Amino acid sequence: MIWNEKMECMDAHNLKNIQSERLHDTVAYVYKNCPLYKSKLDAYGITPRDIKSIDDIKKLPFTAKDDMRDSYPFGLFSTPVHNLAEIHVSSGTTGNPTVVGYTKDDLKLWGEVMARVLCCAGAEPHDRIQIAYGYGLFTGGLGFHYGSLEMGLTIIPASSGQTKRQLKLMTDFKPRILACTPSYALYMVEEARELGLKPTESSWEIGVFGAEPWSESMRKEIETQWNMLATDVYGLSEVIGPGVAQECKYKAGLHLFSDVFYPEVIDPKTGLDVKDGQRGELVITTITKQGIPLLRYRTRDIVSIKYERCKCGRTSPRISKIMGRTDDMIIVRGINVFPSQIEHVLLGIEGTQPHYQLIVDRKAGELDELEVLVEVEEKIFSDEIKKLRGLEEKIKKEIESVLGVFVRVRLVEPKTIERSEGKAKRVIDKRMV
Ligand code: DLL
Repeated sequence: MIWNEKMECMDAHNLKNIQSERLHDTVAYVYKNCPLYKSKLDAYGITPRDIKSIDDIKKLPFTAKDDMRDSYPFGLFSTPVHNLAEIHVSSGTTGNPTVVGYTKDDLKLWGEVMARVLCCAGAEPHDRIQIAYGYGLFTGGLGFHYGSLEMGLTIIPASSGQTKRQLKLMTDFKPRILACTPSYALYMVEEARELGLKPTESSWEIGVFGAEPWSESMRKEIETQWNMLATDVYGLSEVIGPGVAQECKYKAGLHLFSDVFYPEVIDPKTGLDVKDGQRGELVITTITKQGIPLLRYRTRDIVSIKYERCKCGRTSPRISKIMGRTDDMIIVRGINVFPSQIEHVLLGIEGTQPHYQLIVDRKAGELDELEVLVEVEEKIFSDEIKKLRGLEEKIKKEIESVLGVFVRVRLVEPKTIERSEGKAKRVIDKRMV
């Protein structure tokens, strides 16, 4: 089922017309209503009349996270605060919080794109959904809530945490859909086992997982452990929250709803487009929002994009899974390292658990040290030292051959690494403290 077939399957020509009209209207709207955008556009010598087609987007300045922080709390809003129906705050992955707000129409839009997400994942009206993303200032819980209401699902608004209760809700109410972070989905496997439940027999058939990077290997792990289809959902508070892009059952990229969020993929250094299919930074312009529309917002998320029609019938452009962030990437001895690369290696090695942490440190006058903490299964940990060393050596070699950087590997007992009910903390960079 496709929630909004007209928009999601539109041919390129008509889509371009709609995007062009909407971009023009958005630029005119922020020019009139947001003094900060007006001065930014004036500085570029641009007026709304210069925006005749979506291709004119290249004339517009970028918006960065710092623009939001510098104008904290409401400087980038195009609506007086009394017109907002809801305000959310994102702690972000680095730095100060960012504030976003929704008018009533924005909330309707959020419900619409989230209904598209849920349908795209395979939900059907009247399905039961367990929403185990945090409710509150984080956009995960309420975003899923509005989409589920719009689609006519039966909602179990569990919010995150209280894992035993989550599992009881699942056992007793038998929801078909689970929405939470992928790391929480894996964490729940352990708890389920301890409670004597068989994860493969759970009622969850479809998972809608996102809010943090996760690898293909982690997907496989979740799918096998829970015996469910694990789909990827992408979004960010600044743009709307969850609801920007979602995988269909073919898992061949995330469908990005480009009639409302216009995507570009650029080289983060030059700001110029990369070729289709090549990786770069995702930039999004919201072309139908009212509260805080953003022009060419630099997400810092690294993706590639393709434009062919999908087997599911949708024509929307598809982005790859998020390959990392330009700012979460750690640079160790000059080499770019994404936690997801290490996760991929670990999940391919027998006996390791998908729980890991990277610790980067630099002692005075010395080179960066990257230490990888990896949990191993109980039975391996009680094996003789020689075997443990062998496993350590194997992990070390594989990581070094993928990253091309020296690492130290430390195997730790099950449950040593802190678990997360929301976004997992994978990197501790002691060089910054
Ligand atoms: O995480 C919105 C969300 C909630 C998305 C629930 C999906 C599900 P923020 O807290 O503002 O919003 O964080 C946004 O999280 O820029 C990405 O770096 C990261 N992120 C979000 N979804 C994914 C994903 C929500 N599927 C930031 N894969 C984004 C990888 C993701 N990273």
